[in-house]
Amino acid sequence: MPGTKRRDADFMYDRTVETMPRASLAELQAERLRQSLYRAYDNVPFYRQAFDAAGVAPASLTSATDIRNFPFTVKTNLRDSYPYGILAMPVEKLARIHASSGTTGKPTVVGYSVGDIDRWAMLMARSMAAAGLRPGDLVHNAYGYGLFTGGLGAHYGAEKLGCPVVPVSGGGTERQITLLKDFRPSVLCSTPSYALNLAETGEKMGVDMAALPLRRGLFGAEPWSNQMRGELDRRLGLKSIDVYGLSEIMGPGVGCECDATRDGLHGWEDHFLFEIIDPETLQPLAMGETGELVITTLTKEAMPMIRYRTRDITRLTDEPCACGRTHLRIMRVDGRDDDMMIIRGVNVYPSQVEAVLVGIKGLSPHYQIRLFKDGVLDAMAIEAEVLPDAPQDADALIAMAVDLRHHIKSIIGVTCAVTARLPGDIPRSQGKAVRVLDTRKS
Ligand code: DLL
Repeated sequence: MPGTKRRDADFMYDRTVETMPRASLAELQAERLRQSLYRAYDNVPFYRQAFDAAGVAPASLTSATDIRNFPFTVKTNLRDSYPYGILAMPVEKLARIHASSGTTGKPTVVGYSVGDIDRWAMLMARSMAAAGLRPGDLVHNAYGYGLFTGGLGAHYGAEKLGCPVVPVSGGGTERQITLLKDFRPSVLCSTPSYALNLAETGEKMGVDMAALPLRRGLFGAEPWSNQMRGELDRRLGLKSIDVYGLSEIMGPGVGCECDATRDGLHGWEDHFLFEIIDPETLQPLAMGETGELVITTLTKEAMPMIRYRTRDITRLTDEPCACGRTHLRIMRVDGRDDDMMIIRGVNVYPSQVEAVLVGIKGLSPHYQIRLFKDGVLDAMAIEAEVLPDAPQDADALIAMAVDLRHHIKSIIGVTCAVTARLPGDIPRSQGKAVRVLDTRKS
């Protein structure tokens, strides 16, 4: 009965699996991993060659940790085999194709079997239930529909959980506000930067956004800071939950925070094997150490991924979680190693800048970072918008810029140029926000 589940704070989509003892999970992983390796080796020439070259075979695997002997897969391997070279089944047998746009070169193409789509919907439903959604919640889905996995991933997951969906997709922001007001959904799915755009647009239209019945926001697809979370919780009157995923592995729902702690994203270990490696030496790191997240799929049929290097920098924890789920947690992804800026020897992610900026008096959370060359060194300039009701004369703008510059220096440790811009000057996000403009090569 949906009504009963709605009241049950401990509701889990699949309690048996989600609370499975870790030793049993490890056994299940080893068994599924072996099958996944066979599937890759037997059906994908790329993997056969890579395994042969590394002198490893699926039969040599005795436990899940033996995965360390297998070679990595990287994004260029997918691009080099564009469009279908890494699929483990013929195109005519697929149920669906998605692709990630990629800023350079060809898109990365990913394929799904009927079973893959079903498992994805189930894992997304599991994630949504962990986020506090219950059957019957009306979901306003503002993730983009199309080749991007966000829209359809959230859509199928919500339906699987028993939640009706408003498939709005991205864009048409003012119309979305009208729909939020009229349809009265309890859940918003979007990127955090688009959620901020919605909050701002609604406020401009005179709508009391925090008074709408929205109670959960399922936000992901880009890094966002805890400070931004506070901002979204307050302005939209909901509880923001972080959801993680990537097209190469499945799409959204590889991991999700739980409503109980919002402290790390439970990575669904019955379907994925998670490792952290040192991105320089490529050596495995221990639980709790920070490095690059590497994921192996355990149940993907159409496109098994073996040791996929995500470029996402994070750490894992298997400490027990208050919600009772036993699956490890992927701690908040602050950024990708290719987004990392090195400013006079200090490593900086855009989300760290965001964390400092949100909360500075008079400044809004709309910002952009420009990277440029200062002689031979990389330098960073930040443009941040002032709030509509803050003073906007030249002296006030300079004072706010100085204040932010000072906080960036004292908290992150880098010196940078800061300009305070007038409201509306920074482009608003329609999906994944473009935070960094790299002008170093132009
Ligand atoms: O962004 C899938 C997705 C859709 C996830 C909707 C969550 C919600 P891609 O377009 O392939 O897939 O981009 C994947 O986005 O490697 C991370 O760098 C980043 N990313 C995704 N979720 C998060 C998150 C989708 N919660 C890439 N926090 C990943 C930080 C995230 N970064």
